[in-house]
Amino acid sequence: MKSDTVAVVGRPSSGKSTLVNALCGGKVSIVSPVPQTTRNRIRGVHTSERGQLVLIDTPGFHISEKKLNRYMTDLVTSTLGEVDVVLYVVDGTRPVGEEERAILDVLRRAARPFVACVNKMDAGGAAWEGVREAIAGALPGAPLREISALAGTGLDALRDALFALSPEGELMYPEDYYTDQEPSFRISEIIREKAMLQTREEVPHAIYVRVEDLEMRDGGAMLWARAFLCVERESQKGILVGRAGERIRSIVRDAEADLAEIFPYAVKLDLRVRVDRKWRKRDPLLRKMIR
Ligand SMILES: Nc1nc2c(ncn2[C@@H]2O[C@H](COP(=O)(O)OP(=O)(O)O)[C@@H](O)[C@H]2O)c(=O)[nH]1
Ligand SMILES: [Mg+2]
Repeated sequence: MKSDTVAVVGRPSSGKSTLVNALCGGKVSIVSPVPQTTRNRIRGVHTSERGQLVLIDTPGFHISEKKLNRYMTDLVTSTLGEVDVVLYVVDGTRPVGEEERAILDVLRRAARPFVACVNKMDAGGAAWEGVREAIAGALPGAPLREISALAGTGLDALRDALFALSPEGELMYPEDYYTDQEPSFRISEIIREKAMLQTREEVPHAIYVRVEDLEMRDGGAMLWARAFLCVERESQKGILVGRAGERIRSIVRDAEADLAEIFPYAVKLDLRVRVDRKWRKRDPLLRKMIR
């Protein structure tokens, strides 16, 4: 049997989370058009007769002086040293720029076994040639695959490339596992995804979610959760609550529908919006949050 831990890394919005979900066959990691949707290391598991791939989704590698982004970039860099293989995801529709070169530099210095994939080939892969040259220059000999995480194409060839680099080993998780996340974390992430998808501009980035109470009710048929949707300003709170509470109810509806697919019981949310000023500048909170 093969058993492999794989760090999935790349620029923001290259499609890392979409790919982890596609490879694991379930919703492991939240996805939105907004960069920096993923803030943590999220484990997804793919098991086949060949063995197991434990995929670690990571925040996008992003050059920025902002504290939250620095925590996330440090998390990516430290993850590189802890895995068997690095899966580098590049957006084939965007030309290679300064940020892509910076991440290639970090990867080259990490000196791990690499598999590179060019994603979004369904959208034309317009920048694909330049991407190929940059990867060949920085990571010579790394297998390179073309995929569409969204359409699900090229994934078998990508799994082959990952298993080819995998060490022998026992399964790390039971066969039917596809993620090891705690229920309260999954609930907070799904709420954050729905809130991000329903807001724009600076609001998605100002959100974090805290689940404070969880209770099994109705003899195990329903999980009740009290959660707080936190933002930085009163004006953002107003947007999330919406006219007569319309927006927050819609976020709850969407989140409960997704959570019903994820858990073997119904999830009922008591969700409130709270203002937590400057949370993105508070080290103790960020240290607890970004892991
Ligand atoms: N056209 C296309 N869009 C994709 C593909 N993979 C991801 N996306 C979109 O790219 C955006 C960012 O995806 P996400 O998985 O959150 O990227 P991440 O930041 O790297 O985790 C979302 O709007 C996705 O729907 C793909 O293969 N093709
Ligand atoms: Mg992501």
